[in-house]
Amino acid sequence: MTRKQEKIKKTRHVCPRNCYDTCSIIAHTHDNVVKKVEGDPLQTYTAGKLCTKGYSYINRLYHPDRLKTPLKQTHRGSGVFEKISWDEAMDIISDKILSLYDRYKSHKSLVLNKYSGNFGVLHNAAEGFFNSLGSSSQAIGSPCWSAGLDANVYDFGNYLTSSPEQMAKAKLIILWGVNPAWTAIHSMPYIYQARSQGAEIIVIDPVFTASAKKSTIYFQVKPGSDLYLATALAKIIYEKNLYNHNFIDKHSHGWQDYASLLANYQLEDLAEKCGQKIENIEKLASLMANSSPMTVWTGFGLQRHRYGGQTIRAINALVAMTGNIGIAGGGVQYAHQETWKFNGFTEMLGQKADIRSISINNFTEELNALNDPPAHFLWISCRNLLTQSPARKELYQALGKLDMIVTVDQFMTPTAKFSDLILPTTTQFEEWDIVSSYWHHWIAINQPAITPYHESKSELAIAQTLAKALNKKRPNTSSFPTDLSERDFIEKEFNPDIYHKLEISSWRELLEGPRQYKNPVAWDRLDFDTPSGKFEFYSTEALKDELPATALELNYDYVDKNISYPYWLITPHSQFGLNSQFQNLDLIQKLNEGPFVIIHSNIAREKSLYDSSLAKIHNRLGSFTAKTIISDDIAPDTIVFYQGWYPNSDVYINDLVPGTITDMGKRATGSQGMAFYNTFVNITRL
Ligand SMILES: Nc1nc2c(c(=O)[nH]1)N[C@H]1C(S)=C(S)[C@@H](COP(=O)(O)OP(=O)(O)OC[C@H]3O[C@@H](n4cnc5c(=O)[nH]c(N)nc54)[C@H](O)[C@@H]3O)O[C@H]1N2
Ligand SMILES: Nc1nc2c(c(=O)[nH]1)N[C@H]1C(S)=C(S)[C@@H](COP(=O)(O)OP(=O)(O)OC[C@H]3O[C@@H](n4cnc5c(=O)[nH]c(N)nc54)[C@H](O)[C@@H]3O)O[C@H]1N2
Ligand code: SF4
Ligand SMILES: [Mo]
Repeated sequence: MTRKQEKIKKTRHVCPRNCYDTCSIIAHTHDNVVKKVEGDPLQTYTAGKLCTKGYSYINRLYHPDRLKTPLKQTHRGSGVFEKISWDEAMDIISDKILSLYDRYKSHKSLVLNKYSGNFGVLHNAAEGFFNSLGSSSQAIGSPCWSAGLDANVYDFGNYLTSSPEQMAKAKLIILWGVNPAWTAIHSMPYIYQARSQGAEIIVIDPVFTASAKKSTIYFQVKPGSDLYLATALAKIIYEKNLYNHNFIDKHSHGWQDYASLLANYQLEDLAEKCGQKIENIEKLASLMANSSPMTVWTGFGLQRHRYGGQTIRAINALVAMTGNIGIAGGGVQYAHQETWKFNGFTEMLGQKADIRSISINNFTEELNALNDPPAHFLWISCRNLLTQSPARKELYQALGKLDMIVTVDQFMTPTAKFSDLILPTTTQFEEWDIVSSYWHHWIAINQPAITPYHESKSELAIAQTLAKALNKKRPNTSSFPTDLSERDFIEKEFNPDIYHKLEISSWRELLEGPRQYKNPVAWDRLDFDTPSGKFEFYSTEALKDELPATALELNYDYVDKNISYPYWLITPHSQFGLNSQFQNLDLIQKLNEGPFVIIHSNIAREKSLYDSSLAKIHNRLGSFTAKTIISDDIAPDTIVFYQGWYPNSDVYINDLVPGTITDMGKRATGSQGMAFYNTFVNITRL
């Protein structure tokens, strides 16, 4: 062993991005510099591997564009920033908070917008700081998965997943509106394993995706039409008596109500609406009814439509009626939060805070409507609002009215650039944390490998620094604990239930490797969390929320699709970005070309467009110019643009996305979801 190798320190980390895989990482550090990152082999779901983005972490950590000090913009929109000290930054912010309090006698003119830049438990310090003030306004909900969560709540009473490794045991896997070959790459080996044992792998997607290329059968659907396909499948399975009588009789509620409605639909009509041949739907129905165990992975892409929740319910019904719930290798896989049940200490859940909540998805409108007191101050954390949020131009206008915007980030994003103050924050290589996945069942610890980069501080340290600055000016303004270390916070987040499920007695044992909950099969006891204790084809809870009781109500039209804007614009997640992250790295930009629009050849013919034509894509909200790629891999009348941030261009896809709200989402997340893919455009050759 050389001297240098002797001095290499190995530390445990977790990729805290909003990604299915939540990989465990081992960093190799020498002289306070991270030299190498690799996947942790003890986390057997990812099996010691990362994705391209994960392997680019050193590039991200030491990227010259990383924010190093607090910055103050001379005036908003100028793009001219001056370096300031933390003391100065805290002074400006605390003065503003106190003067607003004096004016309104509450902190409700302060608004927090935080989402998914980092899902670590200690990152809840942002919410914790706001809660510690006793009153505030906060954006709640999620742009990500809300409609699908509620669908699972109505049907099962909760959302659970089997451990994804279980998919290897399936005889049939349906990837429905999900593209794991890009968005959950570590699930692919389990899918390949099932395929090599003879399982059919079916992909249902308007795009012939990288996952579809690995499938055995591909169904190209029209965007937003899956509800018709699921209904057609249910009708066939019911009418041909292919359903599982045992599951339906013993473990389900409302089957008769549900099944009797199927007579209202004509197969020809349903087939036409989803663009499939009846014989193909019949083959699929027969496969579903005769291949047990069957796993259906309902993706987040599937529910980014106006009736996304209802669509997921219709698919859940298929998995239930074929008796695939609660069995190894079977079931519906959507998402879970069973491993997220920490104490909420960092979030200050024990604090009885008076929170005025507004929807994260209807943010612009609800921010504008705030009154008594109106919004004056916005704190943005883990969020790149000005690339990721819909109706971006209206959002700009709303933000422009605020007195002060503070953004906590690691890079000068478009959101940071619009802020008055920017606070630099640490990455997972510079801080302690605990991170769980919404997909697999592992929990892992993150320990610091190096000291914070330049003057950056962790989310937790920022909350503590600001709480101290405020309390110094006016005692007891914030109750956020300022004397506890990051490790104290971790200690206070754990509880006996988590220890029991992880089979450990202290969180420190996670320093020896990540641990997994021992509950591989969801709903294996077939006791559901619904009011009836059964799987509910008919949900009175849905009725209470003014939704149809069953998944069978299909008289939907897409009013935005009209002669002026006849093409669907779908904007799924890109291979080499993670929402707006990584796309600013030179290393990733070499792989992530763009921006470009992929258009179906029928549109190309109609509009005289060729490969690499320059085209204007437009709708009532705005327009942008991009190069075209012509492809028959996507459904007719459809345009695909991979969402994210293209730093070297002025194309912001959410300029054109109206921000239509989904049918469901409020139950699980507090606000309805976001139908990003319910967007219609026209295209003109330039
Ligand atoms: N058109 C369209 N728009 C979409 C979508 C779509 O499909 N189509 N998808 C939507 C979905 S599913 C999601 S989840 C949202 C995601 O939108 P966001 O939640 O905004 O997610 P990100 O772009 O991943 O990250 C936001 C910021 O967090 C910063 N960040 C990273 N780590 C940290 C940290 O430790 N602390 C702090 N303070 N900041 C950090 C990153 O640098 C980045 O600027 O986008 C949505 N927007
Ligand atoms: N590489 C990478 N990984 C990521 C992310 C990323 O940005 N990049 N983002 C992370 C986040 S925040 C999320 S939410 C997940 C998202 O990951 P996924 O759950 O895979 O979701 P999407 O990429 O939004 O869409 C998946 C597929 O749905 C298809 N789709 C769109 N509309 C329809 C429809 O009407 N019917 C059907 N059947 N399919 C449809 C799209 O064409 C796409 O192929 O991935 C996470 N992982
Ligand atoms: S982005 Fe996802 S797959 Fe890549 S390293 Fe992070 S958690 Fe793993
Ligand atoms: Mo997401």
